[in-house]
Amino acid sequence: MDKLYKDIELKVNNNLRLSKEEGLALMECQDLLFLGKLAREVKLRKTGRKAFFNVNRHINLTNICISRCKFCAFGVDKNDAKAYVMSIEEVVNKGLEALPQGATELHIVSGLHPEKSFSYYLNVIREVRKHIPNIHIQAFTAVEIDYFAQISGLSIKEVLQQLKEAGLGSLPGGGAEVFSSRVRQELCAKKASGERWLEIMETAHRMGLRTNATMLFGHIETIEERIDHLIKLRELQDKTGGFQSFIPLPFHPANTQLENIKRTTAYEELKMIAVSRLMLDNFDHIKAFWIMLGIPLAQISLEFGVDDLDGTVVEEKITHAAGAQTKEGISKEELLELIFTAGYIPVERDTVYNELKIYERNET
Ligand code: V47
Repeated sequence: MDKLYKDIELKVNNNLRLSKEEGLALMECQDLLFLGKLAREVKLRKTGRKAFFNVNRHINLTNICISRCKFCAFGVDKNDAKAYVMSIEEVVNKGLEALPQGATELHIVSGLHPEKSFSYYLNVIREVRKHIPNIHIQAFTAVEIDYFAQISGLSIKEVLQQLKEAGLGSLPGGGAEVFSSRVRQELCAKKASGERWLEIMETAHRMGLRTNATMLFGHIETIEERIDHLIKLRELQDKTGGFQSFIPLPFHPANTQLENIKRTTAYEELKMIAVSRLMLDNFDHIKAFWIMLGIPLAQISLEFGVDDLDGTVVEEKITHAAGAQTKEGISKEELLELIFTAGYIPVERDTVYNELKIYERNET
């Protein structure tokens, strides 16, 4: 093995931070099992044989969106035949439907609607909180928070404060895409910049709101732009410690304006997952969003640094609009089976990683 990779292995074994150059070298490494082994060692050091999941439900309030990012097949114009906006009552009903399954979290994100005012979003949170007092509401990406500030004339802090008072528990990690301004200019020029996304997350963290982080990879970005993205997240995490998990999202091209781009291979996806685990030394959790990875690869990703398989989801529109072949939801029993079969211990968590139940085989 090259001396470079031996040195990286030594650094990882000694808990030392990897540089940008080392990150780039890892992305060039063709020995996937070497990357997996290193990443798994880090995972084992952080969370042992535990593999986390939660029981949740995704709700997308509207698909009408003024941003119309080139990588997105979900957003439509308001006159489109597929356009929809949910009433607050519908949102509450969807939330209530999730309770018999034992849901502990609602994950609410949406398009940037041209006409809805900030009070609609605030009322969604208020009413969900009123009717389902014990559920954790993880809602609105930093891009949506930026948009709410624009349409309301409030500052980011004021928007977050009002949402928090209404019952918001944490922010999901979407909208990060790749922070590179070159990429954003080309794919999503109308929405919050990478710097703005990071600034909003920093504000949220300082207000005591935990958040996740994502990276959408496998479109027009370079390998260097991916590593720069990870390093920016790592730097903010050094400052605030407010990120809980990182979720690498492989781009699904179908029905998007980038349909000519080939879908990433399983090899590339596992490599990105392992390198994320190795570069993000200050993140506790790397999450595999099984909806995007597919269930078989999500299970195997547990050997490549992942310690969280996300949730039961129930209904998923964003990736399915872009051709995802996975089903929209998965049962808790299926998640348990995937984790047990891979030799890990399933731990049902709440949104902020309190352990709710540690499972043993033959017990649900
Ligand atoms: O922000 C959009 C991405 C994200 C496509 O925080 C696409 O726990 C692939 O962020 N192909 C939304 N991806 C999903 C998301 C998420 C999912 C699960 C858990 C969490 C969490 C966050 O999906 C968007 C965008 O980056 N996306 N279009 C596409 N065609």
